[in-house]
Amino acid sequence: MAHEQPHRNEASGHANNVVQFRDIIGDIHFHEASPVFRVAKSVTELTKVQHTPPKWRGKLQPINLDQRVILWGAPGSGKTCYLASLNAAISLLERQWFLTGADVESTDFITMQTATLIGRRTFPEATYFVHEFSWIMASEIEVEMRQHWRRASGRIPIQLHIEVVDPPGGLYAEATPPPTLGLFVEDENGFEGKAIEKDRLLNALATSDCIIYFFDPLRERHYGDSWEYFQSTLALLEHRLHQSGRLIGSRLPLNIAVCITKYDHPEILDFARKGGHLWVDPADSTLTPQVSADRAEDFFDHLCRSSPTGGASLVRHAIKRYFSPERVRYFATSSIGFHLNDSKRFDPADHYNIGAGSDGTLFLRGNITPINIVEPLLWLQGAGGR
Ligand SMILES: Nc1nc2c(ncn2[C@@H]2O[C@H](COP(=O)(O)OP(=O)(O)OP(=O)(O)O)[C@@H](O)[C@H]2O)c(=O)[nH]1
Ligand SMILES: [Mg+2]
Repeated sequence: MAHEQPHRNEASGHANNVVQFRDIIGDIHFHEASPVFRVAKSVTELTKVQHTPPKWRGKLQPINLDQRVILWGAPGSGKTCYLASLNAAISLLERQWFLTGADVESTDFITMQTATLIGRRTFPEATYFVHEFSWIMASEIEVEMRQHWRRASGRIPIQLHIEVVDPPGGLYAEATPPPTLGLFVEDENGFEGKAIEKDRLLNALATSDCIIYFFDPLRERHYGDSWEYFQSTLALLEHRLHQSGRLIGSRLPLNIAVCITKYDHPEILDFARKGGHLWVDPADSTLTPQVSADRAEDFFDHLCRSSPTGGASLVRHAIKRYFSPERVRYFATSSIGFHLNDSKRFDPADHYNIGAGSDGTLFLRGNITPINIVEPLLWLQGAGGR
């Protein structure tokens, strides 16, 4: 998996009292007197993290960070597949991270979904209720400390505690859902059940730090309805945050990772290729085409402009209107990656990783090679002004 080149943080100006952490999350520099870490790396970065700084004297303290993330996207946009591929994505990173559940349900989810996607090579079922998971991503980072003339290095544990909310995409569309749709409860309480879930969704949104927004370009090209699944909930969220006095000016106090999903699909890959959005990392032996971090926003804009209904352009404007620029980052993602040939290379003539059985059931042709799945989570950890 390719990563952008790290760039040095300007905080290195604090030459005398700087602690540096080197590793996959990049170089972290902070002034010992400051409670704020500054981490400088482009994609997989923590840019600003509240943390009690380790002391020079005595033992270095482990780093514990937490975040609450909500997944936002239309039905079938890839939210649950994203979570199902997280374990595999983490295992493909150069640096060793471990993913474990913080409770029984979350542990079961990882086990079951990994078995579904990798063992049985099938996809998760559609989501019918608001699900909440709690996971811990753990690793160690290399630390080098400098203070005046003294230097020392060592490894300290880092733990990211991630709470994730995965709702059914259908909930995002309706402000007051008509009872006839009965998406969640099939019996005579259908309407009530749906309203309860919608309320849970809004509560979850209002208590989250971060959003991962799933823009499904395939769905947009065929149905053109991304705006429908964005605007009404956005208006309700703005209203709630306004009432609780949490708006910052007219903007929402949340960080948002905009994920363009399913770019592995031939139709979307072709669009990306023709638009000049693709590149191949020469260090990647599989020669997999990717949309680099600095092209992802252009790719998103281009897809929005080509939306048949124009609705996606409204989504694009709303993101710019409701979120401060430093709180937004774009990623082209694929939970399943590409089918590789026998030489473990991308084959331009045969790369789609999904096949269909005689009854039309979709299945995965081979192992999954998730692309840009962990990166949004790591970026969100430190993005914007938390
Ligand atoms: N090509 C491709 N298809 C994907 C990818 N991720 C998901 N899909 C397809 O999209 C379907 C829906 O994915 P889900 O993750 O269940 O979608 P969801 O957003 O959770 O949908 P709801 O639970 O209904 O809100 C899957 O069954 C796959 O067929 C991907 O990375 N690439
Ligand atoms: Mg789902």
